[in-house]
Amino acid sequence: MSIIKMLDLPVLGDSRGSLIALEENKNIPFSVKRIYYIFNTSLGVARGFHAHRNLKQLLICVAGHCKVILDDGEVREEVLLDSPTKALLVESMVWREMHDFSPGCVLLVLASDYYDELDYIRDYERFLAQSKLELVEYTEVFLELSWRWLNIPLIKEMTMTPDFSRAQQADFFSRIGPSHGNYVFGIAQNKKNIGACGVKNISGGSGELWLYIGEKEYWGLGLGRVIITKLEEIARLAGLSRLYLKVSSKNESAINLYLRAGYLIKSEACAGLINMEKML
Ligand code: T46
Repeated sequence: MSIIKMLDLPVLGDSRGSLIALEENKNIPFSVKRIYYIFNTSLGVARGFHAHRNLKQLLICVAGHCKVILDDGEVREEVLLDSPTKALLVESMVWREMHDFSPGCVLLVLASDYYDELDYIRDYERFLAQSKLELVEYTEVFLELSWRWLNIPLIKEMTMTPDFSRAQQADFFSRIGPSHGNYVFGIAQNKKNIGACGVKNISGGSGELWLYIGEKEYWGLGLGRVIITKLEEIARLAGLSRLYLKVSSKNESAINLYLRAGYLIKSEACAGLINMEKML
């Protein structure tokens, strides 16, 4: 399936010339929080070379022309933007590059959110790793793997997992699902099972977020942010308005991850735990 999504913008023309109106949630398929334009680009310069975690954008070449390459980690495609009547919709988690700007090219961009450098993924290898991450059904395969993962001393300490038995694991497995007030998923990266995550203790519009990556070689690739974004989407769809979590005060990288993802510290460390929350 092509990742190039072009929108034809209706032209309101008369004998005096042409006019195009852009209206959010009408011919623009999202709410527009920011508009910027790229112009005076030096000859031979290419721009972009990043993806956005959440941002959606619409690119319109209102003067001149340029080429845009889009890449979703599976497919890489190129499109020529050469008309003010055509808009290119660029979804989140799509790598983009802009090349071959003509002299006088003006590239207008409508964006679904304010500028936030933390939303950018500027490293292609990290983008690829993140684009191949999926939340999958938590099967017995994950139950077995989590026995190993959660008994690795460092992971056990960081996730504050108490000693547990096979019987307790089986009990946990029998109580998975919204009817038990939780969502539980396996985490797979490029089809390899690497961790588990979910939202538990769902009640009164709130739920407790949890996640861990059990395969250490997958740490440091920015996968935590992607997992959080996916869980937040699931929580929103389930009608939750607040997610909260507990994190070990020793787990600095997890605390920073949650801060970057917009979670606020609700109470400072007490018994080695920090409570954080985010309104969705
Ligand atoms: C995108 C493509 C199509 C801001 O301060 N505010 C802004 O709203 C923007 C867009 C950028 N900046 C700063 C950040 C950099 O210091 O302006 C500088 C240039 O931005 P950047 O290098 O990201 O520009 P491009 O042309 O590579 O990418 C831009 C957008 O940033 C990006 O979201 O999708 O255009």
